[in-house]
Amino acid sequence: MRKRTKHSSEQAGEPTAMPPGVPGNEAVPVAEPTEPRPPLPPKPDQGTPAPMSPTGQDTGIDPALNAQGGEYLTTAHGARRSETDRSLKAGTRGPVLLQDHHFREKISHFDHERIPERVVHARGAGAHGVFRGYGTAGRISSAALFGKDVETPVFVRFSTVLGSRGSADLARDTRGFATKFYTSEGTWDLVGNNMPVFFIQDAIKFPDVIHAGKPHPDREIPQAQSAHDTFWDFVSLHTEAQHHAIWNMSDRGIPRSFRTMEGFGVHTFRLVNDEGRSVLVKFHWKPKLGVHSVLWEEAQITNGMDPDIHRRDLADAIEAGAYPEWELGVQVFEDNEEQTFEGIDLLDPTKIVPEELAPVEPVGLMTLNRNPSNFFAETEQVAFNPNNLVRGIDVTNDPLLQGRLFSYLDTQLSRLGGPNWIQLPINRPHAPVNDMLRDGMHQTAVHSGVAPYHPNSLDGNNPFPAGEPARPFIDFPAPVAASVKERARPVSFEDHFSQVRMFWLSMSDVEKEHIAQAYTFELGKCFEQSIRERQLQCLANIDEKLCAVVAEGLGMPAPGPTVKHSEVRPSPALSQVGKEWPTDGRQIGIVVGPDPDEKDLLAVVTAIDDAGMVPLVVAPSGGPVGASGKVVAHRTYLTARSVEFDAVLVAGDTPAAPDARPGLDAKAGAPAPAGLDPRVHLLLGEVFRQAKAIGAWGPRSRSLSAAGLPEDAPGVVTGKSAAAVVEQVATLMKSHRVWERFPVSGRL
Ligand code: HDD
Repeated sequence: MRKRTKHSSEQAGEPTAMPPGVPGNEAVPVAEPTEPRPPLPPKPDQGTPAPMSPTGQDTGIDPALNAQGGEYLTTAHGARRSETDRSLKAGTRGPVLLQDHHFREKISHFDHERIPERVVHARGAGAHGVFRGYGTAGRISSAALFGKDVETPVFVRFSTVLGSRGSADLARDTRGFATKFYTSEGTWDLVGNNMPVFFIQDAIKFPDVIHAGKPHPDREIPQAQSAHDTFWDFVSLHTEAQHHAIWNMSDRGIPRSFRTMEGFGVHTFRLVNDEGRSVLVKFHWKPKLGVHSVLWEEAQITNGMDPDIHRRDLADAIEAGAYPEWELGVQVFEDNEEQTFEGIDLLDPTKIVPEELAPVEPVGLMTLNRNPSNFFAETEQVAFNPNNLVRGIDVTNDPLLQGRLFSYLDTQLSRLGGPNWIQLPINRPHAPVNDMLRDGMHQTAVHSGVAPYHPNSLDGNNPFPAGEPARPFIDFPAPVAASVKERARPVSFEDHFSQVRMFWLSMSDVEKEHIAQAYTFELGKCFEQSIRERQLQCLANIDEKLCAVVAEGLGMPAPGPTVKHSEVRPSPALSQVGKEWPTDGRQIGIVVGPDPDEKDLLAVVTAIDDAGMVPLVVAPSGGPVGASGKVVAHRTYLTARSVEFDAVLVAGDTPAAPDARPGLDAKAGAPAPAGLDPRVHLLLGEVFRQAKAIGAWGPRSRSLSAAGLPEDAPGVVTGKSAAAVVEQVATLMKSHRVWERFPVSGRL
């Protein structure tokens, strides 16, 4: 990340401090401009040519810009107003008059500014970008967007599932990963998650699982959490939910950033090529930055000190030009009668196909390169729908997917207030639209013609059904087995434990510890003993050692398994540990004392910047650091916290600053040693515990030993030369954490 973002130092509630005396930076009172100025320029997604008005007059104003045309303040119907700060009264001290239309319009519109939040996935963040096809999918799909170097604009919305719109980003939860491809052949929505399996197998159960996960209906708590009775009541009663639940309890439930999440289409889809031949596929998004998560301690601290972390991180990275990228890939399977692969039912959304059995074949690259200009108009009003398919991509009979094909169209009617939400700028297809849908609430199109029906003779039979040369969407003629009508599920959907055990056995020791801790925490928050007992039984059916460790944490007896463990082979691809990734955009805190060596500091800041990472200088107080003022503090001892750094460097001594108070370090459990600022003590203790790389240089750096950090511990780098220390720390960061530093009990 080369450029510091304009918002990056607001994170800890701190304005970017510029040195005093910089021309143009003097504090002058902000005066209200007195002359009108030209209208705001069109925003990128509003820049369509000015159309004629329905009356035939060329107003020169784009209706999309209608709210921001001309230089003067107007009412919603365009009458200029000279005053908007005082309501119309009968005398200076008299009552406000009902005839004050401007007042009533302004207040009434404000009263209706909010729309219902999404019933699930209410909290989210979005970004624009582009998808470039590699041309590798041509043999299996006729979709134009997969063509070599074909560029398709996209809009992506990431989200948590359970929390409300204002909830914290680092809830332990599944993340939504929904992508709208504005292809030349119509819009394709791939509405996926960051986990490849789902809680339920049949869409009719969706309201049940969501009612169980959302806050309790009596007190409406807890917000954005799964650590409560109703969630675990559901999960323990529905053993099909155990696979998704273990993903949530793993580090995948608390991602470091949207940029370090994988994405999955979850269901098996069908691709169809130009010869009409079909294959079954599972979609995967692979982040270029690798898969990376935070620790539960970090998540809890972050939800207090920076609840918008994921939203901010995505916007900052794009603003700084560090565009996040994901490769789209497919696992390809034969479209045979059984629709199974190596015994795995491809229609069961609680199952994965290990990548070792069916490798993910890359078909294109997505780059997110533009932040929305208006959150409400774009991120809030975007409406995804798994029905939005294009030629060459079709659905299967997965009963969860089939139900979704109803739900998404339906939900927008109440969320976006009628059937014309597709006309909102963010939802408009980029392909020409010529439908015969008419009228309805909030109709913005002015249709012409008299015959919106087919066939017709009055409008020349327009619009024409597309023949094969015009490449229409084809409903794949999938065979339908002769059967009976019944409310039943296939026998193959009944194995609820073997893949959960496979996931468990695929984890490294550290990841297993985290999972056991997560179950212990969540069940420890449940009040009903019977719910804990039932979930412990499920854990025993996954793995007896896991069950024993969680049971001990809860102070309960561990039951034995009631199912016979099937032989499963671990899938190393499921683990996040043991790989190396690019460090672009990672944040390094540089803790300095009141009098740092400026030359060294400047060189370190530049080296980190040049490596595409973000240096954040943490000083005793805000403003310029050192006499020359070339480096400015991004954080102070008061505003910095361990969770925002991927590694920390200590440049010299860090004695207690004048505003340090005893007690600030209470969380670290011990008073700070003399000569060390208690907040730096706390910071270093947390960073060490969180297994992040730590570096210090120079003969004067006594801070590490004062903080009680063993200099020979893994991932603690000291040395004479700052440059060498920075280089070693950067190398360590490729593995995301110093995994060896985590204590491992050896019991799992
Ligand atoms: Fe869903 C939103 C993903 C099952 C019903 N879902 C929604 C979003 C994502 C997913 C990412 C947010 C889209 C956005 O950002 O606007 N949902 C999934 C995945 C599922 C899944 C990966 C299973 C594999 N969903 C699912 C079922 C149903 C729904 C079975 C109903 C039968 N989902 C909805 C919804 C939402 C939604 C109520 C709320 C807001 C919206 O659709 O537009 O219709």
